[in-house]
Amino acid sequence: MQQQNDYKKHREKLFKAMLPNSIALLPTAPIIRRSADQNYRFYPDNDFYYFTGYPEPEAVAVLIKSEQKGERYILFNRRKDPAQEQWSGIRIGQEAALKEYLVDEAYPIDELMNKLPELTSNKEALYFTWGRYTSFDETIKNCLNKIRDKIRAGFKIPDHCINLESIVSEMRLIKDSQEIAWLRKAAEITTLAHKQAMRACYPGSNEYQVKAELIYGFLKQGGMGEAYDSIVAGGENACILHYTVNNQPLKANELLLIDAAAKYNFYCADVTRTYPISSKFTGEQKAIYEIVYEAQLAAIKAAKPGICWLEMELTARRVITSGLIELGVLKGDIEELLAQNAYAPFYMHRIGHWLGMDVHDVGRYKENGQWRTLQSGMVTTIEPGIYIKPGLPVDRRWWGIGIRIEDNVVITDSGVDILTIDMPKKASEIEMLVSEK
Ligand SMILES: [Mn+2]
Repeated sequence: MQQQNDYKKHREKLFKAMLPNSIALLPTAPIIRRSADQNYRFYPDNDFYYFTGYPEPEAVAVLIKSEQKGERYILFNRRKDPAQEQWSGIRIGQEAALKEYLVDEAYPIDELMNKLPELTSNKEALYFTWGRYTSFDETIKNCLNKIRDKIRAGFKIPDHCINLESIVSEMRLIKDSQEIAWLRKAAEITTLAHKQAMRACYPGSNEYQVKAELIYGFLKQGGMGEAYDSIVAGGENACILHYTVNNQPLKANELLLIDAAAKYNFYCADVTRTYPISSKFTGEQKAIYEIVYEAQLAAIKAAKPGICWLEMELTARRVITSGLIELGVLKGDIEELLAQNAYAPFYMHRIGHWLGMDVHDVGRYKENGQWRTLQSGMVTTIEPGIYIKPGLPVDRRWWGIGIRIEDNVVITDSGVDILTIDMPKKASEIEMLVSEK
């Protein structure tokens, strides 16, 4: 029940944001066919889950704010069905929804089209996220048309249709203490799994074996599995940013980039470390590693409330550019090179992204055309990298080195709280971890 109170708090926030005499509709995600008679594993819609904590498919949450009846949370969900439950597990049903999920009214999902027009009519505003699920767009259209049919009886459709997504995204962007606890747990599970996976890494083992250890670690500790497709990239595969084939042998003296993390109670970690497969960095690898390491520390140091998102980015670009000049990979004046984006062939992605229920979490990055400032309660990754693809016009000794270091941080009142603080990161700590077998 404790957990259900957390979702209730989210609903209260939404009620507060809603106009008087309005209705918000949140469907969960549809079940998607994979092939023949098999479906993809069901994941609830994250916006729906954020307000309900309700795990079953075929559900729609209706939030109504009215002057006469106050605030109501109505859930349409599956009926109990003993024959189906025999095959595919217990269904919550309406009675348990009322008791265990703090629902004010619960109705079977097959009654949605009977009840929805009445609930929606004569409201000032309808909140809904258009275009996410075609079938629910259709439901809304049918509902509005049913109300139009009764226009002569005094019913009317809402005057305002408001995009719910942008309101919910901004709410989800600022995490409360319970959400941060779940994110921390996801980070802790990830840390242990990375450490364990590196025990399975040696010259001659395969990327998929390391991936297997990661997934094992995520599940063994109570996580929901991978937060996203794991990237386990040996050698030059690390230069492909979203390399997920993960089927190549690991070679002595090459690097292994692992970008993999657990999901815990619907919250994601997102962590990258780069390890020397033979447990010692070569001179070239170490030189590049140190630049990425310094860039990452500098970006973390820059992160605090009130700074502009872009400041972390510019800080990292400067450290990377000056490091590459020192190694002779880039040649010229630092200010000119920065102005020309000379780092871009080596560092082509952004410094980070919001993190939460989605690994690339919701929430705007710019406001009124300007990069927004960081605020307490935001959670972001900080993940600079350097990737030197073979064939780039630099000394061949750098070819095939791909390094990224990624941590997860909560912006606090005074700076940051690093959720992945227990992940080894210094070159010497990384070498130590790989050598411990
Ligand atoms: Mn990331």
